[in-house]
Order: sequence, then structure tokens, then C-alpha cells
Amino acid sequence: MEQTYIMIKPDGVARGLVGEIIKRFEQRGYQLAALELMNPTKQLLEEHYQDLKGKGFFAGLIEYMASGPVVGMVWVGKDVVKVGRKMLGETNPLASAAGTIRGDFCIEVGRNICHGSDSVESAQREIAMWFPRGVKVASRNTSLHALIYE
Ligand code: YYY
Ligand code: MG
Repeated sequence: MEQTYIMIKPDGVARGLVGEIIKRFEQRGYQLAALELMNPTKQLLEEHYQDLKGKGFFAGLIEYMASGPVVGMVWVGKDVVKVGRKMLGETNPLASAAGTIRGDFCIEVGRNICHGSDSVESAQREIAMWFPRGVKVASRNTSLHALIYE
């Protein structure tokens, strides 16, 4: 099944929103396949955000992302890349609908709490980067699975 990389950024960790974000993905019916609290190097963060290298906010973004621990996660399930992005909200929190993570918990684009892969290809690249030892998806309790998936 499809996998996505969701990361709680330093502001999300510092503000105590880890449980809230995990709760939303769990309740929606997605399965947690990997989770790690880490202090990424700037080199890893620059690789993660390689597509944004020319942007004016790039240096500040890397500085902020390296300012404290992040929580990296792999979530698994139907259409999880696209639905995960919807659950996060828009890049700019002010444009994010209430009910989304960014729409409920932040107001600054530069402090927007969480990251989510933007395509299946990005998800594969990011998961390989952040979990280089690989991710093993456990088989799920079958009765719970039957309650969530048809
Ligand atoms: O995928 P997403 O996080 O929603 O946005 P990206 O366009 O990939 O940008 C990554 C990251 O960069 C964004 O979450 C905040 C930051 N950023 C910024 O600080 N200022 C901008 N104008 C655009 C993005
Ligand atoms: Mg992005």
C-alpha cells in the first residue's frame, strides 16, 4: 500500500503537537510504519529541500529546520500521499482551512509545523533519505483492518 513521509518540524515538536498530529493520522485509518525523533544535519535538510535551493527563504528554512528535534514518520494506506497533504493544509497556514493541521495550529508560513510528501515519487525519495535502513510495514490486526478498509 501507498506510503508517505510526514515530518513534525521543530516548532511542532517544541509546542507539544506530536501526539495531536499522530492522533489525526491514526484516527483517519492510516498505519504508522516508522517513527523517529531526530536532530537532522543541515546537509540532510538541504538534500530534503533540494528543489527549493534557489529560493530567498531557503537559508532561513534550513536554519529553522535545524533548530531543534523533528519527528519523522512513515504513514501507510490508501491514497495517503494526497490525503496526507489535505490533512496538513496549504503551505501558507493563513490559506489553510480550519480542520487541517496548519489551519488549526499556526499562522506563519515559516513556522508551519509539519511536512508531507507532495507525490508518490517524492515520498519514496524522502523515505529512503530519512529511513536509510528501510521501513518494514507490520501486518495489521485483521479485525481492525476490516473495520477501516472495505
Ligand atoms: O510542501 P510544503 O511544505 O507545503 O511547501 P514547499 O513549497 O515545499 O516549501 C517547503 C517549506 O518552505 C514550507 O513548508 C515552508 C517554507 N516556505 C517558506 O518559508 N516561505 C515560502 N514562501 C514558501 C515556503
Ligand atoms: Mg514541499
